[in-house]
Amino acid sequence: MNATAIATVSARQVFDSRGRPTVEAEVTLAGGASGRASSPSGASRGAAEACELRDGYPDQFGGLGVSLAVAGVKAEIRPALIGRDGLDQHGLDALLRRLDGTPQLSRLGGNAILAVSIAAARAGAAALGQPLWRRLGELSGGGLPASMPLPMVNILSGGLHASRGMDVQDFLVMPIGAATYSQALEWALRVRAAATELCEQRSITTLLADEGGLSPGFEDSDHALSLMVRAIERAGLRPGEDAAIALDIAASSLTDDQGRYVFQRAGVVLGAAGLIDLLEDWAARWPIVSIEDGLGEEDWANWPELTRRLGHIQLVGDDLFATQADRIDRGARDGAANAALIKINQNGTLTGTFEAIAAARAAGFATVVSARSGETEDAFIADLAVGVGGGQIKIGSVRGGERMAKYNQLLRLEAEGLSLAGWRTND
Ligand code: 2PG
Ligand code: MG
Repeated sequence: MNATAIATVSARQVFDSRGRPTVEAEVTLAGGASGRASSPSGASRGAAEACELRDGYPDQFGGLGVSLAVAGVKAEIRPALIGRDGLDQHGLDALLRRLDGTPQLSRLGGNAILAVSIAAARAGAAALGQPLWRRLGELSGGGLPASMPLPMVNILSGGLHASRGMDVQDFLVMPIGAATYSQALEWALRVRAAATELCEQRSITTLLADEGGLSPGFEDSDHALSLMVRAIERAGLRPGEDAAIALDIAASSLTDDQGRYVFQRAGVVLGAAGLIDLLEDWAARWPIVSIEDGLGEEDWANWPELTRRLGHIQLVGDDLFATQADRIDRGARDGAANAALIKINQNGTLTGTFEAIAAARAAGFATVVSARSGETEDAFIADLAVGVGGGQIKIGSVRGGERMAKYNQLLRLEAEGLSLAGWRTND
């Protein structure tokens, strides 16, 4: 067997940051190089994203076990991959998709397929003696030089990440004035600490949300926005200049069965026009530079109007695009959004993720490489964001080993002499 041929593929059930089962896979090449990877898992999932295969046995992990996904790797993926060239990432990913045979990878599971796809990329990089980020840049064929991404860091959480304690899912800080990645990280850490102090000072009880952000349970989103500005100031930074606010409305998870947007905590129900007015008002009154999923994933009819009204700031499609090139192409045609969130497990393979990035670039959209609310210690997305020159990265808050693993990996990569991508210059 050739040294880069796949010798074996193994898989096991491990646990993510919410204590839920997920798939870890390992790919070993004949020459001894190997790679390991595990799949993340979202809570606010888009309908168009790759499926997770879960056992559904109610007596085991509430039905969330992944023993069937692991069994599929052993029984079907391993025999199909053994002997294939471990360096042929695109060929391997195409084979994985064909083997599954369903559009959303529901048969073998996107959670199983992604772990194998990423493990193979790591094994390939190891066989070539290449740093992972460099290998990913080459494989992506994206044409942008490697760079450090600007982090967008969760400070306050609501929605499905915090038992719906606040209506809006993510209030994030973007250290837009930082000169380097490490400075951006330090500023975000300061803002996160300042937000904790402000809550303590005002005796506001906070919960720690799934991504390590604080959930102070405000009914009124303006209170959360005000706290963000005060935390930025308390950190010694100028709001809107050094550090600005980004929001993830996660509007799909606010949608009722009539397509209206329910702000339960605020006690208001809005149509798309009302929600666009609200976001426009927030963007005028607060230093907001980016809004994600400002409308629902199937609200294609109203996304162009949102984009016309607020296109001077970044409008990110997450559930809207679900890291699928065809949905991003549609966004470009319709004038829906101007940036795409890139989540590896929404797509299901590395090659498909590269295709989504390429579609975003062709549309002139910015990209934000993103973690999920359920993560493992796997820091793959740090190398991905750097290697493809992703521009921005969203990992959650600066808390928890599963988040810090990525922030810390980025510090290691920064030491290779890579510089920070300019804010909104990657399109
Ligand atoms: C999002 C992500 C990460 P989840 O909506 O952008 O914050 O959440 O992984 O739950 O989809
Ligand atoms: Mg989102």
